[in-house]
Amino acid sequence: MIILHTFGPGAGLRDFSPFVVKAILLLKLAGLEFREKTADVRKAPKHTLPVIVDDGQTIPDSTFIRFHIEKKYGFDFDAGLTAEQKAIAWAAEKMLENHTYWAAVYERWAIENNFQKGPARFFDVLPALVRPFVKWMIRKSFAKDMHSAGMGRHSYDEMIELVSRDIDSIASILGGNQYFMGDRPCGADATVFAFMQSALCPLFESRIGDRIRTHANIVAYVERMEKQYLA
Ligand SMILES: N[C@@H](CCC(=O)N[C@@H](CS)C(=O)NCC(=O)O)C(=O)O
Repeated sequence: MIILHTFGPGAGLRDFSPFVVKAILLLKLAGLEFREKTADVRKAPKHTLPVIVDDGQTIPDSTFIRFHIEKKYGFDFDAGLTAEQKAIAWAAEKMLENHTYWAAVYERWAIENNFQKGPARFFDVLPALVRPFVKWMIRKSFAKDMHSAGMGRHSYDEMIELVSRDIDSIASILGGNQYFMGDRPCGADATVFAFMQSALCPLFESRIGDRIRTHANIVAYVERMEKQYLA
């Protein structure tokens, strides 16, 4: 049995992290049985989640989890796609994970109201005395990561101007398709669904979510995918 290490449910989402939701979708798309287990991110091999443990083998990182499923179980996520479609799907996935993601991190960790309703809750398990210091330290480390990634050097308006193009690109590729690249799911559906669903989470103020709501096809896609894979 595959064990998926997660942060656990939060904010009405199956997991607080879109990367964990992506891994859940990958395992479901491949039809594999798995069990979710809340884990301590500090003990993860790359200090990020998700991680899977499959028959004693530990695989960190959602994309390496995908590669593991492809290699060990012979499952081809992108079966039926042309080389060009595979390239578009891969580029869109990595745009969301390495570009859009940082603006989403800003919205959750830097906007005070969102932080208090979301990430701040992670620290409730800590003793009250150390809690403010640890919160300050982790938020500072996220600010540093956002700066290193480049996104954190922009104003919020500029971030939204940039990632609006990401969202519009996702809407254009999806078009009237049932799934991201056509009438059957592919590997990128796991990422597209996870990131769109996360930004649409009604608990948070999100201008990324507002942009997504201007595209009825993405909203309908998220609702369809939720019913099919997470209900
Ligand atoms: N490339 C990794 C990214 C995973 C990732 O960044 N996860 C975040 C949560 S959304 C995390 O674990 N962050 C912990 C930290 O930065 O301390 C993947 O695809 O799994």
